[in-house]
Amino acid sequence: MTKTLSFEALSAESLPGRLAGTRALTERIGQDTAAWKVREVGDGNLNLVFIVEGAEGAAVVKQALPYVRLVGDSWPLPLKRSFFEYHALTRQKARAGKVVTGFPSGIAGKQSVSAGAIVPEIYHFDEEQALIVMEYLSPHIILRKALIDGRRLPNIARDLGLFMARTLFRGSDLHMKARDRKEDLALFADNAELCDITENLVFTDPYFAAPMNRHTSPQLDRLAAELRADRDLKVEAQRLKHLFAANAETLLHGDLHTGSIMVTDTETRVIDPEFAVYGPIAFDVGMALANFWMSFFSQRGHENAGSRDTMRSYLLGVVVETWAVFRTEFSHLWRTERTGMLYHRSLFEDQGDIFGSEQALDRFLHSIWVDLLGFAGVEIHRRILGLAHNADFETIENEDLRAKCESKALKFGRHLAVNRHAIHSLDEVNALAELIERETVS
Ligand code: SR1
Ligand code: MG
Repeated sequence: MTKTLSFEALSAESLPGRLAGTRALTERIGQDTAAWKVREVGDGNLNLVFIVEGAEGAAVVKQALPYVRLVGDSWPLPLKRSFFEYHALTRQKARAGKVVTGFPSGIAGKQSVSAGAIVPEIYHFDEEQALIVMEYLSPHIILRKALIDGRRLPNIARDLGLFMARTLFRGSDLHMKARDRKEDLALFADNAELCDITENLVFTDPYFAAPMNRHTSPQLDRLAAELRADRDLKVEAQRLKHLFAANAETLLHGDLHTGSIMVTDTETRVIDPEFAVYGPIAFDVGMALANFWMSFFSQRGHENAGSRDTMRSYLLGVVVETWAVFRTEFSHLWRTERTGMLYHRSLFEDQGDIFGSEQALDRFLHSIWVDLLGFAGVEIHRRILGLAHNADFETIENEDLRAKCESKALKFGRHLAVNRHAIHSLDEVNALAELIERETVS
């Protein structure tokens, strides 16, 4: 019997020797490890990511570290997050990859059956070494980078709207057998440390002077202090935190920002679900839309090579289309795949009461709408006032210009979080975004 090593972090140098016997890898890239070229490319906050190229192909090896890479070993983090990432990927593959029959017209009548974002293919998982060997996505790039570069991807709204509707609907009690969902809920409940990061970093730390927070200073000092003294905002952030923690509605991706999406002009892939946990449907949707709005507010800082007016309109269009596709697909799934214990057909369709199930669907979607606005608001705040910032703003070198972009986003985020119950449409939200964006900030 071969004895497995206890956990040891890989390096570009040690990887060929360590993974030479991993058939799932050698089958794809070739057995001759001398020919392997290994690069560590991880630019996220937590893990090691290697691209391994061999004579016959390439693959990605992602390995968790026993601490938060962004901070260092003073912040330990369990390796088991890799286990949750692996299990989330397998569920997302099954849920997002399955195309709805009788696809609703109106989303994109001419689309191919494979429309919708999918996850990378998994070749191998080693729990003890906390590593996942997976498909090397090429020529895909991180969506956030594409948006910073001013690239307009034609399919992301449709693909992301479909991905979210399918994974979030099919992971809930609207679709799953009650026992299966409860067992899965228990499995992912152990992803508590990653969940704790989200609970603190998104909902609490931005609203007080938490030790690891940072912001563009001194330019944003006053606004940061105002937001931290804003009672309505703090109460709303805590209501949202309560919702996130208590409403275990579906299996979330848990970190669905534009850095977790890889794109080409025609393809969209969703990666990195290590924050997967059961939570409210609106959380993933709100986080995704927040990142498009942040990209919108950051564009002014990237105008050195010319105006980004068209890019700004594109981004607001992406928000509208993503939500429209999500709603349409979610509604279609509600009508065709509502096989779980919630809103059971015996109460509605089986009695010929179509209107009852449509009424319930309207209310369900309305509550996602109200909550997604709140989650989007706090996500915007935490990326500007908290520990984990995003490149959309961080790559604006001129700090005065960066702070102007950030302060507009912060005001917009505050409006979403506090007034979410009184906001009726995305047209209204986007009009406000445009108004704030055009304001002159002293
Ligand atoms: C300490 S981890 C900080 C952030 O990085 C991840 O991508 C998540 O967004 C997390 O909140
Ligand atoms: Mg990540």
